Amino acid sequence: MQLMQGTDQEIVTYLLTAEKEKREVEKITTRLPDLTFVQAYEIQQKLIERKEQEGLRRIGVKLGLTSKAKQEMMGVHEAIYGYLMDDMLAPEWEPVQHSHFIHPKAEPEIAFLINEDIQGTSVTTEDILKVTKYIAPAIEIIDSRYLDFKFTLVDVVADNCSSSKFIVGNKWVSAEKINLKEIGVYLSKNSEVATTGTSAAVLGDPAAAVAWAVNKLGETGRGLKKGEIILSGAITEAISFQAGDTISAHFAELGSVSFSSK
Ligand code: 0L1
Ligand code: MG
Repeated sequence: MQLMQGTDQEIVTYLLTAEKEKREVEKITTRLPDLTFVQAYEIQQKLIERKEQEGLRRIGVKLGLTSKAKQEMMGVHEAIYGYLMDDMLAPEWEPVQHSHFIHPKAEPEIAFLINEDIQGTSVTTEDILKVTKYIAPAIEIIDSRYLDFKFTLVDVVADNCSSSKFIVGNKWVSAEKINLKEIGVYLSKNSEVATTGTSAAVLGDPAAAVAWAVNKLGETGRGLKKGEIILSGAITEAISFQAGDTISAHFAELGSVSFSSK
């Protein structure tokens, strides 16, 4: 499939078809090099609206590029956000089908369960902690629709920040009981440690990252809703996996979460 007109709706169809057919496609900026960051978020919004028209429901928000290392790699100074839909939540006890993906990678994140609507442009970390019912260990499976997982910032925002699936562990903990800035994490593949990190990698504090997202959403009159899940950003690099692999993320104080792929 090729992009011909470059209209927002054509780009949405291009990206959703790649996702449905599990086929990687050329990044959109190859054909449309002048697309802006603002336009990319408009395309993302239309992509989410298309998913809603197809019967899916928004259940949360995710952050990307929250680590300084990843921002430097992409030559940017800001994180990005996308949306979580109900078909992305995978239960921990059921293997994920590898054929569902194009070239998936897993990364450990802290999930926030939001207990009150929150919207604004000067929301603080403390405000986020007040509306957070629980936090939990999570794994996000990202699966860029672009060839070889290569893209510019504009491409990845339009592609809903590579969102695909996520798994949340069953131990939900009150955020007040934990020092959110100092949670040590390791990700293992088939019981071997693959990578390690600490939660400070997420903009210094995952709750600050969630506040950033709320303020960003607030700029366009949007916010978070009671009951939504927020994935606050990757604590380590993302790790590729194949059918037959088991990936586990182990969080100090929060416990673990894992999935197997078949
Ligand atoms: O969740 C993420 O951190 C993904 C953000 C987009 C960048 C990527 O796909 O690596
Ligand atoms: Mg992520």
